Parts: sequence; C-alpha cells; structure tokens
Amino acid sequence: MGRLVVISNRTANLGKNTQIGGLAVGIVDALKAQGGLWAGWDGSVVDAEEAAKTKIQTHGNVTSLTTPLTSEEHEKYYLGFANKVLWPAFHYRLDLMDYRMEFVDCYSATNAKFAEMISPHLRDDDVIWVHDYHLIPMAAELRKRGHKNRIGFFLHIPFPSADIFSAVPRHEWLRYCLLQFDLIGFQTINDVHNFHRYLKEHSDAAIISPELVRVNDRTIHIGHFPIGIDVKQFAKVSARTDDTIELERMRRTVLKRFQVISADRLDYSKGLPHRMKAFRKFLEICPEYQGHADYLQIASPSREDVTAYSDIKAELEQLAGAVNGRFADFNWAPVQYINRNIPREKLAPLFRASLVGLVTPLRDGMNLVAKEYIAAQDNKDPGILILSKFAGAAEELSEALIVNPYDISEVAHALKTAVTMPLEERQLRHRKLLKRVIDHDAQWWQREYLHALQHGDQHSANERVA
Ligand code: GDG
Repeated sequence: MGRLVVISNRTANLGKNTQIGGLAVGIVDALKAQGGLWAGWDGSVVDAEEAAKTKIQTHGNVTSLTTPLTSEEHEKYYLGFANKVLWPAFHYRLDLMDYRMEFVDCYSATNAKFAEMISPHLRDDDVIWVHDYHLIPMAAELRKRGHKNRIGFFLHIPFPSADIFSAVPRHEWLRYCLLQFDLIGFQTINDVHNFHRYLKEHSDAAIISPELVRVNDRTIHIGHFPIGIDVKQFAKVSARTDDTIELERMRRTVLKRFQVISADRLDYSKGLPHRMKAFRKFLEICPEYQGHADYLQIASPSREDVTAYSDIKAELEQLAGAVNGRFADFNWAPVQYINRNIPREKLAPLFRASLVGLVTPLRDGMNLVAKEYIAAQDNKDPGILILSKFAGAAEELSEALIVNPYDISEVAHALKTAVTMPLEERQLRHRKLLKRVIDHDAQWWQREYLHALQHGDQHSANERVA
C-alpha cells in the first residue's frame, strides 16, 4: 500500500498535542496508520519572496509540507474566489456572491502553486486525498504535471442544486476540474443527487449508475461519506467537569432554570439571527419560562475581513441586546452572547449541561456541533437536539426535533416541545442518535472514504447511494 497524501487549504499542527476537531482527527489517524504527507497553506501571509518558500517538517511517519500566501493570494484566492464566490453560492446565497475575474485567475494560480510545491514529493503509488472547495482544480493541476495517481476529492460544504451551481461564473471549468478526480465524495445523498442532476443538465458526461460517471476515457466514482466526530474523545472531555453538570442539575431541579446552547463560527450560513428571533418568540409564546430559560450563544469569530461576516455580527449583536433589553430582570438576562473562541475542553461540558442544543443553520454541509452535542450527553438525563432540516446531519439524525430554520415560529414551538419533553422520550431519542453518531464517527468516515478511493471498484459506501 502506498502512502497517503492529504492536501487541504489549512493543515493541523502535527507537532502540537492540542485538542483538534473531527476533521483533523480523522485525517491524522489515517496519516499515522498509513504514513504520508499533509500539504497546504501554513496560515501566514507574507511578502512574495517569503511566500515562495516551502516548510517541511517531519513527525514520525508523517511529513507536513506548507507554504505561506502572499497578500494578493490571500485576498483573491482565499477571501476572494473561495470565500466570496464559492462559499456563498454553495450555501445558496447568490445574493452575497462577489465575483471578479481576477479572483478566479488567482484561485487557479494558487492551486498551481500548491501543486508545484507538492509535485516533486509525490511517489507513483501515493494515494492523494484533496479537501474542500478551495482546491477544486488540484487534480487537474497534478495531472498537468504528469501524476497518474488515484486522486480523491471530498467536499465538506453542500453541493447546491443544479440551477445554483450553474449560476457560479466559470462553473463549466469547475466541472472539468472536478471530473479530473477519481473519486468525488460528498457529505449527503442530497449532494450526490444535486451533482448528478447538474451533470445531466449541463454536461455530456455519461451517468452509468448512481456511483459511476464516465467522461471520455475516464471513470469517476461518486459517493456520500457523512463526516463524523471523535466520539470517545468528546465524551471523555465532556464528562471531565462534573461540577458544571452538578451545578446544571441543581439549576434545573431547584431553581427550575435550564440552558439552551448554540456554538458556531459566526457565519451567515449558520442562521444565528433567525435563531435569536426564534428564542425571542419562545419567550413570547411561553411567558412562564421568562426568568427560567438561559440562552448561551457561542459565536467564534470567522472571516472578519469579508463584509458579509461583519454585517451578520452587527445584526446579531443588535438582536442579542434587544432581546435582553426587553426581557431581562434584575436577576436574569435571557441571552448570553460570547464572541470568542472557547477552549474545546470547556465547550464539551457546556454541551452536556444544556437541556437543549439549538443547531439551526440555513445550510450546512454536515454540522459537527449537532453530533458533538449528542456525544456530550449522558443517558441518565440527556438533552434534546433541535436540528435544521438544511444541515447535512439531518439525513442521519432523524430523532432530533427537525425544523425549518426560516420558520421562526416553528423553531420557537420546537423549543417548547424540547423543554417539556418527558425524560423517557429524551432517553429514547438520545439512545438512537448516539448509536448513529458512534457508528459513523471520524475514524469510520476516513476508513470508508479511503477504502473507496483505494479500491474504486468495490467501494462499500457508494452502494448506499442507490
Ligand atoms: C465545515 C462545514 C462540516 C465552534 N465554536 C467553537 C468551536 N467550534 C467547533 C465545533 C465544531 C467545529 O468548530 C465546527 O464544525 P461545523 O461542522 O459545525 O462547521 P464548519 O466550521 O462550517 O465546517 C460543515 C465541517 O466542515 C466538517 O466537514 O460539518 O458543514 O461547513 O467542531 O465544536 N471549537 C472551539 N471553540 C469554539 O468557540 N474550541
């Protein structure tokens, strides 16, 4: 078996023993098991001369290969085409798309720069796994440099409907690039269907079966591989701070107070203002809970250089202030809004201590917070997950209270249902949800994907698409 080569926009610091998220956990495990290379941007922005340098670091059998970006690449490739064109469009926000020709040129050139960095390090039997919308042209760039390796792509965000994708400038070129991969992996069955429909309507690719597409002399495998979390690690961290749990139990039973929690990057796709309005509506329709319901919204800063992100931040802050202004009393304020990154070891016990996990993105590839919230509960007195039907996770987590995040009143009523749900029903739902989160964890995800990539002809996961 050859080495595994992972290419992603950002790489995790392999040398640091920090708590890392599900995606990185899955990838690091796979790299360590197989030995290999992880290549990408090192996160810094420097002048042109420095940005041409490659940093190589080796940790055991894994080597990391990173490069900085120039300020032009950062602005046009990363903030520009990736985050002002592809991100909004793939999340159905064509209104926020800000397309400029120089963005796509720089996006293409930066992919070429990464390929140039990686190319001399590749061996013929390496298996290459490329991640996400930043790197759609990567297989095409590597093929140009003569590499015939198996190259797979995994899209972490939704693949939108055919109409939306065809509204992305240069979608024909993006399609050409996608079809240079050997395996295209999506999060959900819905994404796979959207991709098929787009190919049917906008290309002459032959769709042989749900999991096979043929273009000229190439065969491309398609599949869905719902990403998971490191369940054991998350459950361990969440159980660590028993004091928090005891305090919450006391709040629930003695003070009759409970907590509703949300934690997201502050991104317009996550539906934070809609959710805040739903909480306000809940306090209106259930006045008996005024003084008893605490809503904790953790919103970690994200892409603050993009206007759409600063706009959503201002809107959320205004709303949180307005809800508190209207309902707060001398000894209670309904909304606690934190616009900072909270350490992972604090996040997990907070999930565990909250009666409701409110996860209502307007669109999301998967949403790991939904799975983390379930993993953090203990079955003696588990909380309830309210989940958007537009999160990829809703395909798997059907025992959550599934809501339309645009319908403020529906979400408010789901909050009421959640806080009045009998213990036995909460336990039953939690047992079923936890099983699914455990069955499809981060390790399962990487194994399924890599199996399909390495043995393109007998990929078990793709058979589920039928
Ligand atoms: C993309 C796709 C897909 C959040 N706040 C804090 C914090 N978090 C952690 C969560 C979770 C992660 O960040 C967020 O993951 P999501 O899946 O919810 O969302 P994206 O960042 O948009 O990720 C998404 C994912 O890729 C994987 O394929 O699921 O659909 O959009 O782990 O816990 N972590 C810490 N402090 C915070 O304040 N430490």
